Amino acid sequence: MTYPYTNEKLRIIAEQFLTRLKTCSDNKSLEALDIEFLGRHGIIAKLMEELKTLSLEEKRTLGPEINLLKKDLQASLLEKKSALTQQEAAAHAERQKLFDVTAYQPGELFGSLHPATHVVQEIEDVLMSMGFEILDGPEIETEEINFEALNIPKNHPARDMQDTFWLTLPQLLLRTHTSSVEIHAMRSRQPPFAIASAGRTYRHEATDACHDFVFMQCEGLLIDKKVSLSHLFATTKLFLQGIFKKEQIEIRIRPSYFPFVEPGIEIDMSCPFCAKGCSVCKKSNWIEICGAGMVHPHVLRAGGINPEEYSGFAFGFGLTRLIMMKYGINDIRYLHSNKLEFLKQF
Ligand code: FA5
Repeated sequence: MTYPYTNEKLRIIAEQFLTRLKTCSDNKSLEALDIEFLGRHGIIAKLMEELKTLSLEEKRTLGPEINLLKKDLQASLLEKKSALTQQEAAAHAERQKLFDVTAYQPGELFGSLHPATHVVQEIEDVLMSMGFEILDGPEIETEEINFEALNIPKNHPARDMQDTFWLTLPQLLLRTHTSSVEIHAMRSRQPPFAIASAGRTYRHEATDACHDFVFMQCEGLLIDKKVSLSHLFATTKLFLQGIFKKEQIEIRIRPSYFPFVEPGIEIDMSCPFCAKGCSVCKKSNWIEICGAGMVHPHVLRAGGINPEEYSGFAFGFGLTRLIMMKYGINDIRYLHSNKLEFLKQF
């Protein structure tokens, strides 16, 4: 700082500034001081304004001194700023020395697997232990594989059972069931074989407590010589016992129709959510969990397999419904809700 100023007023301003500067301990207080003294409406700016009203003689002596004062204040501010920055860096380095990495407790930040992932892993374990090969199938399918090869020709009324999301690209759709994987499997391997595939399926449907427009299915297909319905019953029973981890599973088997199997059946499980009927089971006490049957000869042929030599069974479990029943989730829509209160329970 250039001392002393010949002008008393400037000398006082300089002293006040220096006293205040000493008390500044961070950048925020420095900035405030900067604005007060050197800002557009600050003390120096006012001095300049006043200068305009003085005589030429006074202007000649005071003008350069005000400029000098301004430069001094700016230089002092800069000096203090760099001292503060150095101090902060030193304090930070000191804190770093004391940082204890072993004190970090990441446990509370862990997420957990989604119930769907849990069940898919369990299902795959159960099916692999029974000798099934696990396959993945595309979710975007051709009309030929999703419908025609499965004995559902164009204009067949069975297409209405699976209201379809069509893509704008010709003959492509979002698969309506995992049965499409059966065709991929048959066309790429020789019997005997057993495959299973779990994944998402899509239907243009209104949603309710047990229907979603995106839901998961788990397909199973076994092709060999002399396969019968009793093999299908035994396999699905073992499958359910493995998933629910208990011997006694209350199910009922009904005859049903799917164009790709003959005969066809459906399996229902007793509703775990009610005694007398609720919105999940539509007051029937039973929840439909699976469609299944003996693979239709037309489908075997479409897959390149001779139906005179081989037979097979197929099943398609409503995987999302199994998840609901396993964990007691009484509304299918929770599974896509992304609500943390819901997900934290698993
Ligand atoms: C089929 O999708 C057949 N592909 C199943 C099949 C496979 C039959 C192999 C024969 C041989 P279905 O449309 O019934 O069938 O669906 C199978 C299961 O998926 C149903 O039993 C049900 O548990 C579940 N499901 C069907 N629609 C929905 C939906 N909108 N939301 C949730 N789950 C559904």
